[in-house]
Order: sequence, then C-alpha cells, then structure tokens
Amino acid sequence: MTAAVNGQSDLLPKFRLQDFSSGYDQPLGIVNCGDSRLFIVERTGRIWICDSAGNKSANPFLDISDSVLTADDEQGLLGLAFDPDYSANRKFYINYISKTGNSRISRFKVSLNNPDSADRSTEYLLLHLGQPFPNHNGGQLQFGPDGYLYASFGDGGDAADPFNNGQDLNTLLGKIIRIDVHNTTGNLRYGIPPTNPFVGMAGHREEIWASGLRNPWRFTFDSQNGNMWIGDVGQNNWEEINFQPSTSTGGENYGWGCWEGAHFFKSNCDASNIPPVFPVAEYPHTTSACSGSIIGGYVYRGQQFPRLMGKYIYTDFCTGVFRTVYKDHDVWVNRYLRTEEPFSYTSFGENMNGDLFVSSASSGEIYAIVDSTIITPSFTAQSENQAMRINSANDGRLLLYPNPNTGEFTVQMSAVKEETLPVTIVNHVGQVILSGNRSLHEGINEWSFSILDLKKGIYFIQVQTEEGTVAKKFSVQ
Ligand SMILES: [Ca+2]
Repeated sequence: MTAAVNGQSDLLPKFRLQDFSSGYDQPLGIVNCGDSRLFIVERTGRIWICDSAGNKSANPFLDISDSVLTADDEQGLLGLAFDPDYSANRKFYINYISKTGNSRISRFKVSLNNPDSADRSTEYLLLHLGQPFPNHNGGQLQFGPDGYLYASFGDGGDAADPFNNGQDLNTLLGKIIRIDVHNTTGNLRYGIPPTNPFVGMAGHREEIWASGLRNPWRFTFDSQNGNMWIGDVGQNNWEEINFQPSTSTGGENYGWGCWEGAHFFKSNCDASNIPPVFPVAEYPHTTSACSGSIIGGYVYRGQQFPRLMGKYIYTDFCTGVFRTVYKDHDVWVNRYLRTEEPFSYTSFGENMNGDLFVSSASSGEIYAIVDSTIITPSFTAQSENQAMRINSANDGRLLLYPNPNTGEFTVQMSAVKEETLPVTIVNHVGQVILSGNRSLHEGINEWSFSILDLKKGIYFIQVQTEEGTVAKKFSVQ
C-alpha cells in the first residue's frame, strides 16, 4: 500500500435519498428519544412513531391537532425534543402555534404503561410568546450538551423585520433562547441558567442565548463536540448557515435585520450595538417563485458512511438542493451534493445511531440519507456496541484484526477473482490517511499494515469493489 494524503474534496459521497417510511401529513420533524424508534412530527398536530425498519405506528403517539393553528404554512406543531432524562422522567417538550396564533412551548409526559402513547392530560405550559404575524415562528427545540433546552423563535414575521425584533434584546422574537426546564426562577415556569449572557442586565430578556435571527427554523448540535449549527432563512437574496463553537458563552448577534447573510440589508436597526457574526456559508436565491428557504441539518456522526463523517448536511425547501459545509484545512467550504426530487424538504433528524433522515412535506415521506458508494446500508438498530453498527452485511468479506490495536493490523478480504482494488484509510472526519491499490487473488487474501504513525482515534478502511465500497471501522489506541 502506498501512502498519499489527499484533501477531503476527493471524498464526497455519492449522495442520495432512500425511501424509509411513508404515509405522513406534512411531516416536519424526525426525533429519537434514545432508543430505536423515530418520532415523526406532523405540522397538523400529530406525532407518530416509526420503528427502526420504517414501519409507521397504527396510532399516533400524540394528537393535539384540535389545539394547533395551521392557517398559515409556517404555523402548526413545529418542534419536539425529549428530555435528556426521558427514560426516567418520561418528559418531552413541543413547540406549537396555538389557536390564538401565538407560540407555546409545553411539556408532556408519556403514559406510564404505554411507551408508544403520550398522556395528553399532562400538558404543562412552560412558555408563551405572542406572535405579531403568522410567519417566522422558528420552532426548533434541542437540548444542548449542557442539559439546557434551546428554542428558536423567528423575528415575528411580515417582511424586513418591521419592529426590528432581531436586534431588540428585550424580546424573545428573532432569538435562540436557553432555559432550564428542571428548575424555576422567580415566577417563571422554567429556570434562567445563571451563565446566560444577559443575566442581570436591565432591559434584556435573560432567556436570550443568541440574537439577530430572522427565522432560525432548524438548528442542531454536533453530537460529537457540541458545536451549534443554525440555518437561518433569508429575506430577498441570501440563505445562511451560522456556526457557533461549543466554547461559546452565548450573546452572539447574527446580524438580522441589519444584515442578510454577509450583505447589508437596512440601517438604523442595530439597537443592541453588538457587532454581527457573519455566516460561515451562504447561497443566493433562485429566480423561481419559491426562491429559497434553508432547511438546516446535522453534522453527520453515523457509522455507515465514512465520506459523510463530520460534514454538515443541509437542504432547501424550495429547490431540493442538498449541500454540505465543512472545514477543509481551516477553510470553510460549501459544496453541492445533489438535487433530489420531490423537494419541499422540511427537516432532518438523527436516529440513535446517528444515521440521518429527512422529511418531505409534499410526499409525506421520510428518507434515509445514504452514500451509495457503500453497499447495503442498514438503518436497523442492532446493538449498543458501535462496532456492530457498521455495514454488518460486509463483515464476511472484509475483516481486520486485532481491533482495537496499538501496533500492526492484519486485513483479510475474500475475492471471487483476480483483481486489483483501490484501498483507502480515512479518519473520523473523512480525510484520507493512506491510499493505494491492492492486488487480490481468488480466495482469501491477507495483508498487514502498520498504524504506528496514526494518532489515537477511529478510522475506516475502505475497499472499492465493483459492487460498491466495503468498509470496516477500526480503533487505534
Ligand atoms: Ca445573519
């Protein structure tokens, strides 16, 4: 095997969507609670369960459709998050637009005796926020690595942020907030984390974590390192992705409505006086009627597709264009992956293994995100043992031992004929560490390579065959 170091650009996946689960009414949320089930959120007010093979439950997990206003396309049941301690306290949280047109974040509990059914009578309103216009409601709920609940709210709606809510630190509109749902502060039904950036400052809402957002419909945390990624929907020209490192202490101003992306939008709106943080990636609108509406995604941390590893995957509701953002040698890149019909994608979600899924409002379907250079991916939860999760169908063809290891690895691979195949070793963020060709004879082939030069961590060995890539994860200790 000859050594070569390549950039990540050579390693883009053959991105595509694979049918996973169907029969939903405008699905816009895909969430797991720490087990093999996925919870599918419908805009119209129901949450369904689909099992790890994609089968939809016969009955909804929760139905609050008679309490949800859906008159405007951006209204409805918008977000779901399970408590980090869900298995013990049975609590989960939703964000929806009530019949009066305002935002509610409510807590519920799952039934004591039926893990597939929520107890609607347990609804407890945590937070209410008046909405001046029907659009730009945000709606995302995510627990951070710190155990606090983060929620997004848009600027209140209409166009061009007429009340300058994005920059007004005395309103929750146009913000991402951070609250403590396990404690209370004063008369609030939740706690204010003492480390929130505007605690104790007169004229500031202490819930605020970040400001200057127009409609941060979907934001997520990187499950490996806690970095936050925010897809903020633009106005006339630009869609944007904001990146907040896990070391942030909050208080960032992402610019709206003075700035749309990195482009000046309007003056006399910067009451907060906090210098703007510009997006790490943006893209312009198209000329079609639905010209652009970013759907923020996730940094891929699954086990099946090494080429997706560490890459932020996102799409656009209007165009169905999937792209990826990642850092290549300290430079942010924003690369086209693929345009996928039927469009109207609304949200991404992760299962317990970190596999990624995306929902489409127009088809009512949930799709699995796959790299088709890898054959026979499996989205069935198999085992808590990570090593069991990758590509079990290929296990018989490609073996690697001992694993984990500190010295020399032996690779064993079967071949049905004499052939020469490209072999690469990539690290956990998809960078090529070694690449070369391997000549195989018919039958069982065995060769060794030394990992003395490799840092500790997770790696993948990949062999490109006529049928697709076979891969094996290994660990250097
Ligand atoms: Ca911005």
